[in-house]
Amino acid sequence: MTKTVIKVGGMTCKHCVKAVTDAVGAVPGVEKVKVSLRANTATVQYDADKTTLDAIHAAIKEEEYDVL
Ligand SMILES: [Cu+2]
Repeated sequence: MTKTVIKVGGMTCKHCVKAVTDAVGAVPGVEKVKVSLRANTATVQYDADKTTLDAIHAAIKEEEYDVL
């Protein structure tokens, strides 16, 4: 299992946290995601055999948030 902390830009409220959490959580291979509004981060645990960091970044960008 790979764990990474992604800096996310553009989150302003709980709705944003939920949008990012749901988007990242829906990526096949992602096991766990914890989004912090205060730190502007998404801490993601994923199976590197099933997904890539690029795919996770893409899911965040699809929701119109920035990967910093
Ligand atoms: Cu929001």
